[in-house]
Amino acid sequence: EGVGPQEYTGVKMEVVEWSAAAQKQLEGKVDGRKVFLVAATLRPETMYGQTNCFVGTAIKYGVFAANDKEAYVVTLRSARNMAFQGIFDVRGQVNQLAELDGTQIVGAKIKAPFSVYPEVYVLPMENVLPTKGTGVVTSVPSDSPDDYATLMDLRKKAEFYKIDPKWAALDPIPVLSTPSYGEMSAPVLVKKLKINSQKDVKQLAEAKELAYKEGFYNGTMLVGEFKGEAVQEAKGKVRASMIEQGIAFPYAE
Ligand code: A2H
Repeated sequence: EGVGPQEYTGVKMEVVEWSAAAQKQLEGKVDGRKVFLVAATLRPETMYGQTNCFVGTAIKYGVFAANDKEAYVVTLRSARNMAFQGIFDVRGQVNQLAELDGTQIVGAKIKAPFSVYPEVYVLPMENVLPTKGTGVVTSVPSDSPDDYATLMDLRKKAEFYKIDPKWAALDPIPVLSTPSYGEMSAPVLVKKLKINSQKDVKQLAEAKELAYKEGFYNGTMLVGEFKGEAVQEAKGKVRASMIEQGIAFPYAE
């Protein structure tokens, strides 16, 4: 990581259906607000390829009022940052409506803005850090080796991870093309570096670095409004478009 602040894009994923446990926990607490999981990403140009979303099962999340109409599911740490960045209606003030365990969020059905798949499910990921971003990671298995390895783990061991196999059923789809790794860099690199699971963190770090550099410097968009453009050009444009449409906001830390 660099020395400057990390400029994330906070992607608003509206909850369409909660698990029974979360539903019960939230009863009477959100006061008619629309509730969104907010995922922090550094790759907004890949949002066309979201197939699911990840949370950590050992992480506590809050449901925070952003204003009278919306509430965001993120970690308390990130809600505090948001408050000081003017993302909530009262600057500096955090209004927590409810608390949820990561396990209660798993299985929720949410909207995935810009994705080829309009609705996706929330799944568990072991390596979600409570100290980074919002604690919510949207999953693009075509271009993120971590996301791909985790999705494959979940498919292989659905029972162990306590998920319904249908939640992990959406397949990766091509979003951008690169000279070195073709139309899906993550599966190619996972195979090339002999990565077996999300537990192979060392090789995953290397794969992530390779995918990121090749995608950014040599990638071309295959889908969306900026199809045919270089990733370097499209990245900021996709971000601006999402922000303009109210489905994302800038988030830094
Ligand atoms: B990225 P950096 Cl396609 N714990 O978004 C673990 N990982 C987290 C996280 C957390 N709390 N919060 C965000 N992230 C992920 C897309 C993507 C990402 C692609 C390819 C690479 C990639 C879809 N997942 O990240 O440590 C998020 O996943 C590799 C750089 O702040 C976020 O961007 O550099 C990225 O890690 C932020 O990681």
